[in-house]
Amino acid sequence: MNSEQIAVIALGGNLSFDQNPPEVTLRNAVRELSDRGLVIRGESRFFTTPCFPAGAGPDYINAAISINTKLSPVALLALLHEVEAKFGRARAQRWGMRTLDLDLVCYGGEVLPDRAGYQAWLQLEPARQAELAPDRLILPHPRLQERGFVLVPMADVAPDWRHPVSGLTVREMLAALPAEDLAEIRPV
Ligand code: A4P
Ligand code: MG
Repeated sequence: MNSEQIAVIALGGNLSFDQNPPEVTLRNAVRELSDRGLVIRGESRFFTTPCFPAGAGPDYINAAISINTKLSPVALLALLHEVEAKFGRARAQRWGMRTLDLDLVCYGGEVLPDRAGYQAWLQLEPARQAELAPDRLILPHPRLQERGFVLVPMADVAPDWRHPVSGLTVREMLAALPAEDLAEIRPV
């Protein structure tokens, strides 16, 4: 793919790395992504968010950036994994605590691996979601619409992005979440 695409990357972390708190790690990661050639179009505010699942660890810092890239979605995800590794990410446990998580939330209007493959992840029961990690890139990120910690930062950088399967914008997905969940997401 060589035409430029707008993509959104969600950043999160709830463990210190190299004596730096997650907020510093997230800022360093944005700089690293820029140094590696991504054009940063927008950067959200940084938010403190309660850990999901509740009680599974310290609060997170979450943020989002919109970027331009000529990288394919798969090459972009590989770059995100390299940057996670540089900032101390170890994959011990699904949904476990982490120094840095970089998720590719969306890549234009791409649906990957295809509509049927995307739907299979979308419809996975909650108990299985916690156990199973996809072995290939799923786009848009299948849990996006359920997560205030992704949607609130994303609304800062891409409020009008429209989900290619549900047809809902980021604003509309946010409006569907319980107000009491959103009230716990606070700008740093
Ligand atoms: N993968 C497939 N599609 C994607 C995609 N669109 N973006 C693959 C990123 N990765 C994708 O991811 C598991 C596998 O999914 C990888 O092999 C990747 O290639 P991971 O990053 O290794 O594991 P993970 O982070 O535990 O999974 P995931 O799906 O990123 O977790 P979530 O859903 O992001 O949950 N609470 C708060 N408050 N804030 C958070 O940011 N994050 C999580 C992680 C849990 N609780 C949280 C937060
Ligand atoms: Mg991840």
